[in-house]
Amino acid sequence: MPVPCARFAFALLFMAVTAIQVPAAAAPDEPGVAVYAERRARLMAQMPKGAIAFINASKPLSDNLVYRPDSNFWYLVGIGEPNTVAVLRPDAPQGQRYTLFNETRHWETERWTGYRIGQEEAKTRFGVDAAYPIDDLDKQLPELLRDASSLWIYDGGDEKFRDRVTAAWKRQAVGKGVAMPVYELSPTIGQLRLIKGADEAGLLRHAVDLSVQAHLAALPLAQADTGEWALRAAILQVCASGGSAHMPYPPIVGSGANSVVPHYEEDSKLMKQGEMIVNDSACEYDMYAADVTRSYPVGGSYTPEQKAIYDIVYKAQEAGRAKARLGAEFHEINDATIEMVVDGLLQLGILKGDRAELIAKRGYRSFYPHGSSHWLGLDVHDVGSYEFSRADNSLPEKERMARRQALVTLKPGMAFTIEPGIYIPADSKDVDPKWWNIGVRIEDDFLMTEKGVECLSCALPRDTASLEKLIQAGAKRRGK
Ligand SMILES: [Mn+2]
Repeated sequence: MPVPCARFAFALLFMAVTAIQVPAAAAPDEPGVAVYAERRARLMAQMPKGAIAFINASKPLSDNLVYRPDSNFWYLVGIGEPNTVAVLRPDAPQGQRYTLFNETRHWETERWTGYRIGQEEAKTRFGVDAAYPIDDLDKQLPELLRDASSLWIYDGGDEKFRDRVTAAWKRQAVGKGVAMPVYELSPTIGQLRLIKGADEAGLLRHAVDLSVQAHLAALPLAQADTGEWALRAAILQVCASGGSAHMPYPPIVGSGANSVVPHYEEDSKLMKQGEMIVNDSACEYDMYAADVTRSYPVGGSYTPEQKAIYDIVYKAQEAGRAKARLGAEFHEINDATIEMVVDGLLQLGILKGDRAELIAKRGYRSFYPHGSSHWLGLDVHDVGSYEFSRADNSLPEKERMARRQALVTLKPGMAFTIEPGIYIPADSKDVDPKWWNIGVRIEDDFLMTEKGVECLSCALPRDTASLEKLIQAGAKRRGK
């Protein structure tokens, strides 16, 4: 059972009356310019003497997509416009360290692209020391780079930008006779982003609260002969009306055979009575992503088999949560969920063989193919920390990154998911067909605080009895 808290009790009381709604929490304030200034100061404090940093916004998108600022750019700059470049020079005198290149104000363009802040507002509203039109950047590069001794770049996914700046850098280097190093800035930004400040925790909390409401709106719709899209629509409606400008990821509403596909995003099948649904859906709020999953049967009555699998996943999540303590290593959470899944599946006869060997050789992967946890923040799979000294450089890049992330010890301000799952595809060899097409994932969002771990999403019921009640109430309302 989730730890009872006032919010949870109140939610239940309220749901008894309205069946689906939890009162909306007041939206937190947006972080002020001082918050972004402080982040830039922390970044500059980590750069060596003589460094210059270029941080590029992500490219504009095609017409029919909503622009979402690049997360690293947003974290440091807090301006959500494309064609913007921030330049940081830690050693420049106070008042000359932060230069911005951005689009100019020009109505004939703005009437198509939307309003722009221009150079004046960049200075008066966003704390920029000097602002120039983006078209001036190339012209100013030689002057900007002249006295720098190392170049740091975050290209926002635009390699051409990186090439332009490094080409100018190399031209500067000619004849200098010293090493002119170029560094990637994203690992340093990633380390900063791993620890959430109070402002970020507030926004994350609000994104999670909205997501809880979205799930409560979707649950009563888990009825036979209803489309997966009905649940998707309920989720989107709650997120959008709560102020989400974008979704952190497309809602995943998979029923029956789709419940065993962890990243099923079509949401296009008609649901049949008794099928399992894995609903992995969440809202973004002011750029911060939640990530919440609940699994329940169409019609609201778990079969004994579905309940047996659910109970294992539930216990696995609890075991993972028990490991989420200050100072613990991140991978301990995943390890605990694996042990619980293996034990449970051995007991049901779905896995066969030696426990230790199944764990060591990852013999559970056909039923539990993903890890239990990832960081959460501006990105749903947020950037993590990199404890370079403990990583084995002979490993392939992907594996190395995963290990670095796993070696992190848990500190206040870290936000992450715990989401074990079991998925039994049809035709699973040597598995009784009664288990086929049962997919279960339970995913909640957690924040480490000075006092320990806090579950942000546990106001949303996780126990089978409460989930059944919410779905059955939906059936009654439809007169079934
Ligand atoms: Mn997740």
